[in-house]
Amino acid sequence: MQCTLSLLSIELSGLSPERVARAASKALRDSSARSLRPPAPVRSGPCCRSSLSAQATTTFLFLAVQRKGPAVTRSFVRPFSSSLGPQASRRRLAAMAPKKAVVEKKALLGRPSNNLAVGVVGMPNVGKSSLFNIMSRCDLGKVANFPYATIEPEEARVSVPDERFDWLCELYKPASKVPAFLTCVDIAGLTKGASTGAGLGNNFLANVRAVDGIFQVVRAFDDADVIHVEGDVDPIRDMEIISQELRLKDAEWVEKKQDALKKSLRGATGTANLRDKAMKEELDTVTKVLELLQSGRDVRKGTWSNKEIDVINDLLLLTAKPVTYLVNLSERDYIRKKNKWLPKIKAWIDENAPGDILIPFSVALEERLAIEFADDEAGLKAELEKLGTQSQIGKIMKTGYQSLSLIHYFTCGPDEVRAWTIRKDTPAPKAAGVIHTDFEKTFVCGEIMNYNDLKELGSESAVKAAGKQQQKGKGYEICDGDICYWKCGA
Ligand SMILES: Nc1nc2c(ncn2[C@@H]2O[C@H](COP(=O)(O)OP(=O)(O)OP(=O)(O)O)[C@@H](O)[C@H]2O)c(=O)[nH]1
Ligand SMILES: [Mg+2]
Repeated sequence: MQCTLSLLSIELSGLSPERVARAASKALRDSSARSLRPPAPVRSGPCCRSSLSAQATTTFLFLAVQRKGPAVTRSFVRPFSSSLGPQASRRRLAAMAPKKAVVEKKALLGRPSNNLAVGVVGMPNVGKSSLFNIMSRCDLGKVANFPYATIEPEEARVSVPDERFDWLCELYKPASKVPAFLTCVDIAGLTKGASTGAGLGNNFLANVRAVDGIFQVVRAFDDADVIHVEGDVDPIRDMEIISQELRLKDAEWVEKKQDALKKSLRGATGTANLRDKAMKEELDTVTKVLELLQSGRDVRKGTWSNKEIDVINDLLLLTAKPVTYLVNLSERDYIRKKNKWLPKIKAWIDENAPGDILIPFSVALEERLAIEFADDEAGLKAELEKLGTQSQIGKIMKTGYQSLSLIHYFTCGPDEVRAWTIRKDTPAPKAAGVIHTDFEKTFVCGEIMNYNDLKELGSESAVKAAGKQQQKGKGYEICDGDICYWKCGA
């Protein structure tokens, strides 16, 4: 049997493999009609270029086997360089299309964990332990009217209020209810010179380093009976002291790191290997961080690339942690929403820590409400109405949780309604892994509905009937308030 091998070169862009195949088959038929004259290249050149750009132009080589005979009994056409099917070819063509500008997702400052903690930080004797006890509804925090009553840190898990969780509990009436939690740590007071060891100095700073976010309690209440270590009440001075001490400690830490990197680079071979290159990049970032700190700015207020954020996250810097300013007012000032320091504090934050959140509250009021209305929801409501005010504890906990970029999804059923804490941008398998690590390893997909859809439609079956419970794969990033059912393999 005589065979003719024809090498057809088709320069094309954007043609589907099926069209290419049709064109090649036609060329083979034409060539057999011309009795073994080698076929002209089928549609070559710009005529075949579709509207796609020249960049996307490629050359496909086709090997056509043509049997000589009355008819072409068989021809097969396939891309020369690949044995993959049309789907792979389509993917390749898509990859050759002009690239869209890829927006890099901003990395988050801080530890990449779901188990994050907020530390209660501030000058001594400003009400930190009192706030800690109110939030955690326990008396672990050592409250006393003298500075440095707290030495060792105390830790408690406080529940984060969420009206969505309450609504879901109403709907499912579960046997067990588990809300979202935030870990809070009561930390010793900080004084001027702490970065060089004054007061509880380094001890205190090590405790701050161990948490992920900061509740900074600022004293703005007057009470001659409560000693202030600096002699008088001046929240601006106190805020300056705290931020300066944290910055000084960071600068000291970063300088050490810079020296170590310089030393290692001096000992480097001189040949630009990958390790040296990475070290050089790290040194550049560390130097940039040091310059920022020396200019009086906090690390969290800098502009960083994702690579720089990776380096910064390894340094566990104090000023990289998110801060929520909690201004402790007297009960009277809080209720009348007036205090001479408040506008100055706001202006200081706008200038020195723009974007950080300020929450005025009153330890004295919160303490009284917690004691007088411990098990009396209705009484508490009536008292707050009478005073024309509200408690800030829920808002404080919610803000601390959000400052750490924490969100939660729900699992719901008659046995349990539960909120599972994850970090923003967590992909579905990792989110499932919060329940059990096996769920991440054997993840198949998630059946996911949106809380708002459930609330609007009233029941799971209605959400399903409306096609609003959707199956999401590994690439899906969980949104705050999603209601998830995981499907995992064996
Ligand atoms: N009048 C008044 N006293 C307060 C207020 N908040 C706290 N105190 C009192 O201040 C004293 C110190 O409170 P703590 O909660 O122990 O303060 P701290 O910041 O934890 O103190 P250290 O652990 O020593 O740094 C206690 O006697 C509190 O009762 C307030 O809003 N008004
Ligand atoms: Mg204390």
